[in-house]
Amino acid sequence: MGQLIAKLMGVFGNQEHKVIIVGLDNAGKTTILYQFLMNEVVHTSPTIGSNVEEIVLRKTHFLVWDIGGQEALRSTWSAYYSNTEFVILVIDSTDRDRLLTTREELYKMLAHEDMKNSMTTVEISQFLTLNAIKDHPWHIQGCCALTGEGLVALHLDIQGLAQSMNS
Ligand SMILES: Nc1nc2c(ncn2[C@@H]2O[C@H](COP(=O)(O)OP(=O)(O)O)[C@@H](O)[C@H]2O)c(=O)[nH]1
Ligand SMILES: [Mg+2]
Repeated sequence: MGQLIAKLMGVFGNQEHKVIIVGLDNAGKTTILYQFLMNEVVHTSPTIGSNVEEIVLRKTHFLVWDIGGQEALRSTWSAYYSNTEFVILVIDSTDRDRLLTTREELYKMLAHEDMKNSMTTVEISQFLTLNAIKDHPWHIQGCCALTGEGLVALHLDIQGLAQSMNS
């Protein structure tokens, strides 16, 4: 999995990239997240909501969301799709009985509007030719008002811009 991330990183340069880890409950999602982060096995309990960690590999920043996989939580996965660049679908290879459920969840996810249509901040800034704006400070930040992700970074961006205007 580390090699996979390293390959993706080679393609996508050094901005922050959003990754979501999905899969049925008990598949091993949280264990994988903390293996990435700390190279060790942590004790887990069923994830209610999500865990998020920033993982930096060779100067590339990945914001990795591990989302609860219990049946009642699967309808919340879509709140995390906006601006997602990579999806890691975790499957327990001993869980034959629920492979069909995993397949259904995979195709439901791929059919979701946010998966089909969302643009990256790079695409949006290129389309808006933000780089051409020289007479105003600007910054583009992806965020999701439903989960709050990106909003702390947005707050920091505004503070940074305010400071640069005052100095
Ligand atoms: N045998 C085995 N057990 C695993 C593996 N990954 C996770 N587990 C165990 O499976 C259980 C559920 O893992 P967890 O990461 O909480 O699953 P999640 O619900 O998908 O987040 C825990 O007891 C883990 O220790 C694996 O690759 N092999
Ligand atoms: Mg979990």
